[in-house]
Amino acid sequence: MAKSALITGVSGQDGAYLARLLIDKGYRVSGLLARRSSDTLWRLRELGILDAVACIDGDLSDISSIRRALDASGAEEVYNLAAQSFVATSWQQPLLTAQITGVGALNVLEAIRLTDSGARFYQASTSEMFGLIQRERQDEVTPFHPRSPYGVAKLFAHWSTVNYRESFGMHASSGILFNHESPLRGIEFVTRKVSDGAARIKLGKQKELRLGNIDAKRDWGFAGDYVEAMWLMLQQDKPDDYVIATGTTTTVRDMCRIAFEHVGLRYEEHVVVDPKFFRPAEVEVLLGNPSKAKAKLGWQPKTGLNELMRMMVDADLRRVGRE
Ligand code: NAP
Ligand code: F7E
Repeated sequence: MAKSALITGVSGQDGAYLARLLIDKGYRVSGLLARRSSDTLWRLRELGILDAVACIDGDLSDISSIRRALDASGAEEVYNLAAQSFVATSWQQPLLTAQITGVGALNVLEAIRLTDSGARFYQASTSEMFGLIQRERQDEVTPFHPRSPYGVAKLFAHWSTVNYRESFGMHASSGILFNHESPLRGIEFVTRKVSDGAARIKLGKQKELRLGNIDAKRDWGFAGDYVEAMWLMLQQDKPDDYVIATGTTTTVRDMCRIAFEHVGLRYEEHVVVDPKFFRPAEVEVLLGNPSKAKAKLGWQPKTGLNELMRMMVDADLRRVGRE
């Protein structure tokens, strides 16, 4: 019998890559899909898997819809990827972020407990929980200090996951994933904003690219590599928490350099720093230590930042060229 999985956030970047990975492994994949007026299925379409995912109407704020999705999918593995995931927006909509990104995860945990299905649970935790970093390299025992309503909400979801594991013996694992990107990344996130901007400037559709704090440093990996770690966590005998990262950190400035050089341009001539994009509290630097994931899951990243940015710029050159 094929295994069955339910992915919340299936229309997002990670949801699409994870759905493809599970389909390739022979799973029956269902996705909880929040109703929107615009098309949110473009990523599944782009990966050619739209028809292979059973989409079930539901919202993380509505526990009855999650219960129905658990029943309808018969899921043995539940990946909770849905969230209001854009950090900058979390200052504009802190309560919504708390409801969806924080309490929404608890709704999924509680729905699994109430249905008594024994499904394994994955929570999409984040390096944003480290925020104001307490150690130069962050791992599973580094203390947290979130810097945004998003980080605070994710911390609630993270500890709820640990708590359900300890209280009810649930197979609930938390992946503390550092930034991961791809051609399917939302346009509001900085790597995609840069790959799209470099492509538009190269093709003469735009002159400048306005960014915020280009001295911020991130540990950037490829989403396609990171979804494998999610799956591996749920295949372990025991649930646990794992940092997933590359172990290398780069400034936004140097990431711009890579993207613009790929199309023969100098970022210094096009990038304009605009205070409009600065955040009320910044996470200046993140650098993960994925040693535990390597030792216990046998996971390591395959794609470096140079390759990743070239892949993203090439995809945006094709998209912008088609417009
Ligand atoms: P994403 O592209 O923003 O996807 C978020 C998904 O959540 C979308 O499918 C969205 O649906 C869905 N969603 C939002 N509100 C919902 C609601 N009320 N009910 C049901 N679904 C809802 O995010 P991502 O980059 O794939 O990240 C996946 C998860 O990992 C998120 O939880 C994110 O916070 C976390 N994370 C991401 C990173 C990263 O670097 N990418 C790192 C660490 C953790 P619509 O498309 O309809 O809006
Ligand atoms: O910002 C700086 C910005 O929005 C990265 C989410 O997936 O990863 C993501 O959160 C850095 C920040 O990602 C612009 O200030 C400069 O320092 O791409 P981002 P994020 O905030 O790190 C974590 C791990 C998650 O969990 C989140 O869900 O880049 N930056 N100029 C800018 N950022 C944006 N978006 N736009 C700019 O113009």
